[in-house]
Amino acid sequence: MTKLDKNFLWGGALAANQFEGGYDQGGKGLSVHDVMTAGEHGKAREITETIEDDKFYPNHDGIDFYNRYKEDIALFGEMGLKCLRTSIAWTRIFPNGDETEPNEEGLQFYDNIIDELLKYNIEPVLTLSHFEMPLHLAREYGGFRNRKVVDYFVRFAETVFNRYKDKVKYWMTFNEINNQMDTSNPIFLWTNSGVTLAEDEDPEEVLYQVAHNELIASALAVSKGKEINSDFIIGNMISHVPIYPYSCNPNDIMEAEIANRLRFFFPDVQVRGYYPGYALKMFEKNGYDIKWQEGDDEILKNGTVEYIAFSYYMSTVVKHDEVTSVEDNVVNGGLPNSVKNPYIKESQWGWAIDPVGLRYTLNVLYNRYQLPLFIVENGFGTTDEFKEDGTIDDQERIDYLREHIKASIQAVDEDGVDLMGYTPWGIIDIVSFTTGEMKKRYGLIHVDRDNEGNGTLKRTKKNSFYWFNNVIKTNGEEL
Ligand code: BGP
Repeated sequence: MTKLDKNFLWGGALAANQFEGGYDQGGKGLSVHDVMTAGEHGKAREITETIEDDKFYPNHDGIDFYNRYKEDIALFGEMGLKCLRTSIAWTRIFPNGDETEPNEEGLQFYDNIIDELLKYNIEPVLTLSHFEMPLHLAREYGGFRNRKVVDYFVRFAETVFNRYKDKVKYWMTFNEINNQMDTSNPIFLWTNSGVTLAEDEDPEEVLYQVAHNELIASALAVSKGKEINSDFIIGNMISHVPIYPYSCNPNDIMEAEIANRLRFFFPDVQVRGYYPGYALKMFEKNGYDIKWQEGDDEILKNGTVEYIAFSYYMSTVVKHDEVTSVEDNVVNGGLPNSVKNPYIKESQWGWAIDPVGLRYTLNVLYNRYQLPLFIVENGFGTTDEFKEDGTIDDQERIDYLREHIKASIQAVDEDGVDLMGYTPWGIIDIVSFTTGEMKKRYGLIHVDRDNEGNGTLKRTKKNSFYWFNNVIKTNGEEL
């Protein structure tokens, strides 16, 4: 008997800035991503002031989807995808962000993409903002520090909602809106919000002001979207890295409970429509003056989300009396007291491989919010080698995906979780977000491009391509 609904959304996930390329084509403006260089293996990328000739900006070309979308979407169709989660580059629609009229060429580009997807019966699932905003809004306005940027975001959202209202049903507002609270890696705050921190300022107060503005932007987008088409299904999107207590020592348990608030703060507001008590208490105790405008309570209340989309790659552990190094923090989401989990193996990039953690996450999120869930990112970043016969045997990736899909089916079948779909991250090889590398590959389709930007860009199906095709065909019965 099939355990998953027949309309289960099997798909793939991508983000405009990591794969489209064409960074200056079709009237596109510069985005915050366009000034980010490649990092070294596992290290953060540099944010430059302007584009410098002697530096490499991997996402400028991405995998050149901008010019090859027909070929790529045909491959997605062949793989059997039922949906594709991708994002709209804000700078294709409003190149500087503060124009009053949109760029028709940019709107037309996404019309072409959506039409091509629909041709193969692939449902588009669109993220309004996946780690990007117009560079002009970041430099001139200070990004989401500035309330005016909320208005510009809402204008962008309304424009695309209106344009694609008859073709697109599933939307989400901000990608991994909670990741920016991790100050161990400045690229999260920069790409999520267009914000950089000055050395002499208290980061936390700024972070919560930026968060408030973005929560308002997200809620306004939800309300506008529902006005434009009441059939839209609009969700939020969070990164969920569950934080386990190191032991049954009550201090470890409490440490994990408090640390997890960083994970839940955004969805608590986006689902319930008001701030949780722990956040308000913290503002009060720290004397934070978070600026609210009249009507903000109503905006939050009226703009709650209808489903929760989330990424899941790994879990982490905290120990109450531990202080860890900055390097460990980058992998563990900036937690100052995170430790390695002795029961779990890690990927080459130090990401803990924990499929049970996905079942646990599905339960935790469902029990807390009682809303449909959508796994919109999960995957295994690794290097791939061609065999002599020209094929790529990516068994490790298949194993990773299989175990995580199994855990998801258990959550549905045994725990009663309402799960809408599963879209593996980077369904085709793309630029890694944290490192800018090409060799950290997630794809089920290989792209011939290396870390320096060399290669023919030729696409090759990996073994996982055929495996996933069968998973979709059998609706998860054959793994
Ligand atoms: C998430 C992002 C993606 C992404 C993925 C994998 O945080 O939403 O954009 O790329 O992680 O991360 P990376 O590419 O750094 O391995």
